[in-house]
Amino acid sequence: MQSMKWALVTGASAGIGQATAKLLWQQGYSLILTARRKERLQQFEKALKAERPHQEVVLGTFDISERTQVESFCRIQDSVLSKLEVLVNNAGLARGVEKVPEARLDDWDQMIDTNIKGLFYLTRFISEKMLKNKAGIIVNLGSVAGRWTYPGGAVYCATKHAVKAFSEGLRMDLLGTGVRVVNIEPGMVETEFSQVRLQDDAKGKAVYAGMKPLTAEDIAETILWTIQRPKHVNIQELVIFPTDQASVRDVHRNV
Ligand code: 8X3
Repeated sequence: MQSMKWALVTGASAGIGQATAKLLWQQGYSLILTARRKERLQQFEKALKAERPHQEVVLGTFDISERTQVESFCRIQDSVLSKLEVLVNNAGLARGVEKVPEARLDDWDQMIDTNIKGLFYLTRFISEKMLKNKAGIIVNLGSVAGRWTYPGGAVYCATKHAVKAFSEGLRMDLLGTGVRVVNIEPGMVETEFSQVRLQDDAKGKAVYAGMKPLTAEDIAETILWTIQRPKHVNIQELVIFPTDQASVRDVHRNV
């Protein structure tokens, strides 16, 4: 029997994470899916299994920003993580658009803990395993906010700048091991992102009014493309804007 190829996707219960997991599944990957929302992950698992019953799914319902939870997940799942070929570090969020003097510190903590610390913690453990195997690919979900900054986005942008710097440093630390590191940097993608950021469904939807944003599937296809390049090819960074967006501050709207 052919051995399973394994991929891990964080934040797999919705949006880009779920779309990416779906595509990887269709490509024959068995999946380790992590998120905080157990029920949504279980529903997703059911749908995947109905489509391709011979592939395996392992669920990890934990909070990636909690170091002890990441450590215990990695300890418990040690044997399957040792076989991992693909890590998609998708879990992340934005909270708030207030300017620095008015911002809520809880929002900052949540972004810093998830987008930076969570991604770093998990990558620490998985990269060690990939290093031993001398193979693997780590795809980080950065953002155009990791290159450019906009008002009301100082901390979110800072977290994504951190992902960019971490991706660069990780690539240097893994040089010569065959492990690839990719930083995907999307602009406006319509998912739950803005609803979560603004804590309001209508305001979240209004962010994309009159323009055509990217979809989770657009980004998932791009991630898959980077993974499927030959092993000697590392797409280090990829900036993807919708056609209706020229920069983080220039959006064309038909209104
Ligand atoms: C999401 C893109 O422009 O809303 O990372 O910051 S943006």
